[in-house]
Amino acid sequence: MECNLDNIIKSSKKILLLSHVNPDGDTLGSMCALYSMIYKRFKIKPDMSIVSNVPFNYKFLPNINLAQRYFDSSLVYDLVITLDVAAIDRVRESKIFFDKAKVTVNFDHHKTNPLYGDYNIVESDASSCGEVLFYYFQKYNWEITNDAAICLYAAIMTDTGNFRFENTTSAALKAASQLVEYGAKPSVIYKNCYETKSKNLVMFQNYCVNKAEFLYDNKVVYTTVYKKDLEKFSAGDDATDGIAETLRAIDTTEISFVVKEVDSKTTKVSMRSKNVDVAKICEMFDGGGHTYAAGCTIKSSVKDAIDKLLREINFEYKK
Ligand SMILES: [Mn+2]
Repeated sequence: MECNLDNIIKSSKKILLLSHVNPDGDTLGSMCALYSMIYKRFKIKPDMSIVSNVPFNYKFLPNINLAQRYFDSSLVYDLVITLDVAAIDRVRESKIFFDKAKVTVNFDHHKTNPLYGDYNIVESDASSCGEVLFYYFQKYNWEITNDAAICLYAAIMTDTGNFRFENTTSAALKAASQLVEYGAKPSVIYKNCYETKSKNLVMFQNYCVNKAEFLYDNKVVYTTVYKKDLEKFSAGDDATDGIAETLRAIDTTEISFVVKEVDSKTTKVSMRSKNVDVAKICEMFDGGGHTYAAGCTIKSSVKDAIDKLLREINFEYKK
């Protein structure tokens, strides 16, 4: 169904933008970009919802300081828009606002997105939600603001691993190039996103890499992160971001993953690969994501979760 946000927004008074739990540059950049665009075009200030702390390196995003946690479940929005939210439970407690909204719009690029919105602008070929938004604005002739250019550039840059991953397409680079024309400064955004790691974070990540386990002639590599490790380094929930990529960068690696203890019965998994479809593996555990970058949450202890994952991965190497 064609989705013309112009008409939908004109008939909405209260608007809420939703980002996903453990936010990355794509969900936060897309949310702040849309905030800026809606404000410029309609003079409406949407609310912006976060359900986790904003990672230190994304605090530079224009307007991110306006994002907050909304606990008042009596609030009813005319319009709720999700950004980069692969499955609606990823907005956690804010789902109540989505459920009660008069109209919902789902902007995303995850191929496993089940199209849960009234309107779904989901482009699985796009590098990022930021890219989906950029081409959407172009299609409907929304003039890109300077703030939105910064946010969308940050979204595309971080989701493509600074324009290195498989999803770095011509369309992604074209969007980035045009965003620079609209005022995004690549070197400044790069420094904010990648060169603002604390000492604790670098030491923690090295510790995790150091204790990695290698299997199948180093084709499979994983590391286990316990709650006590996070506490020891006072590392935040997002401290494991990038570790799976570091392990994938080893020349022999085909599949890499990070197994993180949430509690004694819950384990979070983040999986990367060079060629194997890891979204398929994660879907076995009700997770999902992209072909070479996916994740899931397994309702078991860390040890059992590793056993279950290796059983699935085993299939790939028994052929
Ligand atoms: Mn994304």
